[in-house]
Parts: sequence; C-alpha cells; structure tokens
Amino acid sequence: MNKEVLGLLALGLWSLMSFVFSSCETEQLETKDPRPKTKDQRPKTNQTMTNLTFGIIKPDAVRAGKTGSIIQRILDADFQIRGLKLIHMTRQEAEGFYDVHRERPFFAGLTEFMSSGPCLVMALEKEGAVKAWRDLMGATDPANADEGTLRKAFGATVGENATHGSDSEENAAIEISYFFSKLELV
Ligand code: DAT
Ligand code: MG
Repeated sequence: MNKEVLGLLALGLWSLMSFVFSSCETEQLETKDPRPKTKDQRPKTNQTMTNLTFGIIKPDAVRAGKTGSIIQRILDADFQIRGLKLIHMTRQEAEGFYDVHRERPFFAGLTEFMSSGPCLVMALEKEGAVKAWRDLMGATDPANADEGTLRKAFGATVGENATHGSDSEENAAIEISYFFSKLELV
C-alpha cells in the first residue's frame, strides 16, 4: 500500500470519526435543552376541565354595548377568565355549534341571530362552573329569569337572551374546544 492510499484512508477515517462525534454532541445538546420542541412536549396544565364552563356574550348584548358590564359581573362573581375572544360566526359555524337543536322550530332563527354580528366566546373557571354560570345567567326566557341574573338584566326575548352557557361539564369541554385551541387557553 503506497503513501497516497494510506493518506486517503486516514482522511476518510478522520471524516467518519468527526461526523459520528459531532452528531453525538448535537444529540447531547438536544437532550440537555429543556425548552419544548413541539406543542405536545409542553407541560400539561394541572387544571382539569372539571371547573370550567363555556359562555357566550351573544350578538344582541355585544350590539347593545353590554360586553363590559357583563364581564364585570363575571369577575364580581369570582370567575377566572381562562379564554376570551371576539368572533363573528358564519351561519354554518352557528349551525354546527347548535347542532343538538337542529330539529327544533327555532333553529333557523337561532342560527341567523347567532351569526348576525360579533359575539364574545369565553372559557370560565370556578368551582362548580357549569351551574354557577347558569345561575348567573338565569332562565332561558328573560321573562322567567330571576332578579339579579344576566338574562333578566340584558336579555330581551327567549331568542335574544344575551348569554349562552353550557349545560354539563361534558358539553363545556366540547364547546370550549369548538372555539378555542389549546394555545388560546391559559
Ligand atoms: P339555554 O340557552 O338556556 O341552554 P336551550 O339550550 O334550551 O336554552 O336553547 C338554546 C337557545 O335557543 C336559547 O338560549 C335561545 C334559543 N331558544 C330556546 N328556546 C327557544 C324558543 N322557544 N324560541 C326561540 N328561541 C329559543
Ligand atoms: Mg342549552
């Protein structure tokens, strides 16, 4: 074997060794870096969905400029706001949200109303949030709602009743995920 061949072999071996060594280093750096690389690696929040409910400040209340007053009432009732955004639903999005009512006679009016303007969607946290939020809202028909409730104060008719609230923890989780991504919830 002449010097030239030996030299080439040595060079090849050196390149191979430095490649292997540098990929080990990268791997080490990667495993040492505590920052999450993907959203699935982010620490899971301790908060379960148990104390969460989903609420909407409906288009009638937003149009009437009642958003601030309703949010103040929510904070005064010791809810923590975990998610909040202003959206304007398309008719199709409103139909998807109220799918359980598809066969009801008021479905067309309800989905037309819910897509008629901006509304505020909210993820609300409190011990026993589903019931606490429904209690604060009052009965579906403002005419039957107790004094001091939001629907009594801000609702006009059974159709235009200012707020929405989930009716169970299971539906609260479904409704929150209909409108919010994980990143939008704190
Ligand atoms: P809630 O919103 O109190 O949970 P629901 O689930 O029975 O009441 O109905 C959903 C919405 O549909 C309600 O907020 C307003 C509308 N709605 C209900 N009953 C109605 C009716 N009889 N006429 C018109 N709209 C109605
Ligand atoms: Mg309902």
